[in-house]
Amino acid sequence: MSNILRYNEGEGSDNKDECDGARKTEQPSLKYTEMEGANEWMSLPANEKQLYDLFRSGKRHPAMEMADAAMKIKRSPNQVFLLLVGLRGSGKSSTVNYLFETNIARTSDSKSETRSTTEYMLQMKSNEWRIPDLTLSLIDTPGFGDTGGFAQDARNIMSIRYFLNSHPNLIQNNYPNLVMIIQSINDNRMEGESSSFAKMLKGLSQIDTIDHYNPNVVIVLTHATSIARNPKIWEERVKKKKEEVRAIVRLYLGIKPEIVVQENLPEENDLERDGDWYLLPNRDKQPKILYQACKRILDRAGDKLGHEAVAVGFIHGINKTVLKGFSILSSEVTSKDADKMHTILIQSIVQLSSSSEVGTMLENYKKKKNMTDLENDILILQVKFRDLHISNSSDLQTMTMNQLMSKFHPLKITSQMQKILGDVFGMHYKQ
Ligand SMILES: Nc1nc2c(ncn2[C@@H]2O[C@H](COP(=O)(O)OP(=O)(O)O)[C@@H](O)[C@H]2O)c(=O)[nH]1
Ligand SMILES: [Mg+2]
Repeated sequence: MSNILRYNEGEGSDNKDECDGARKTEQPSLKYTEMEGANEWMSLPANEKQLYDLFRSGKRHPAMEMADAAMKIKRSPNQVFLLLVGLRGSGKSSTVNYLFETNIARTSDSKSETRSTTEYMLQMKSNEWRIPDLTLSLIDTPGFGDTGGFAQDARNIMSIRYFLNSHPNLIQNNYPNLVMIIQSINDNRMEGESSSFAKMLKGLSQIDTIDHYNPNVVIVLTHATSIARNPKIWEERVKKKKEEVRAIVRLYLGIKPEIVVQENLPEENDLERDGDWYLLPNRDKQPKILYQACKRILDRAGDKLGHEAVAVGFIHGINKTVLKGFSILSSEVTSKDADKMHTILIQSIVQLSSSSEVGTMLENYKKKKNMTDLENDILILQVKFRDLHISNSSDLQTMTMNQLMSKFHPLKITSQMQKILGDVFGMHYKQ
């Protein structure tokens, strides 16, 4: 049997959910093969006009339906984009190579290497939907935390914006179907709001890659076995890391991401096998859990095309041609654009001022309450107040919660944050 889905045949796959690794079980609508004129193959239309012309000529095909759905949520109609970002050496290449069984260049960007935002295209076809040329583009980006410092980081980040602006199959304001943020779970560059991780998110938030209406972000915490092996301790540490990451992502990107842990070197780290899967210390199966996280994001967004490309890309052993595609060199970024981003990155490293009155009040509240689960919310408030230049409590006393909410947008003020704001500053909603 060729085309066996990667994981539904593995030994010990005793449960139906196993097939979830692929798309067979739940298709969005009527199977194409059940429709009139089935078996005709059609390429995805590239824009509104092509789609319209096809409709007018009386054609009906799933390729049209998918392109239409994609454009409605500001995704490319004829190509699926997965943007990879992460700190230097975080495991970007390893992660996608492992997930899709491909081989996009695996290098740790050293000083001599050319920095660029480069597309690697997986050329596939969708048998299910009779689409001959399904393309999944993995966009590899220069690692953040460049040896060239913030000035280089700024250029690198801007090269992503240039890429998205000038790619031939991306229409103005299209979002990547998925933004995959790779971070080593034991990397202390993640801690605190002035960490490299936070700065990377800050940069990312400025280049319009994050879709707030249909969130497109998955965080992959790599080196999963490095924090512990004992299942109980491992789970506790993973839970804590996830909470930290969730808070910092909420702060800078204003969305709730999917978060998955992964060990990219499962053999070397003696992970137990279960059929085609490797078992993490809590017995979660990888990379199935990463695939499923991507699928949840795409399904929530109604991104059928993204779903199909990721599902086909995930199938074990099928032929996937990888071609190097479009590329933008960081050196192509103009000094003006690089400087603008540089300023943003520099500003985000200003420490939370302990001399700020509101900062101190929040700090005291945290100490008094002595509740660790307040920490992330207080941190978020401190950072937001700093960024909004709110330092005196009198600034807040003349403000309603509703006004503060609009200042915080797109970050939501959670009920716990409301409680804190009420307790510390006496802020309330006005109907
Ligand atoms: N132990 C372990 N090593 C990893 C993992 N992910 C990546 N690496 C190693 O970290 C180094 C950098 O990985 P790479 O994928 O090239 O990172 P990139 O620069 O972000 O693309 C390589 O030597 C990888 O083998 C992981 O999950 N666990
Ligand atoms: Mg790499």
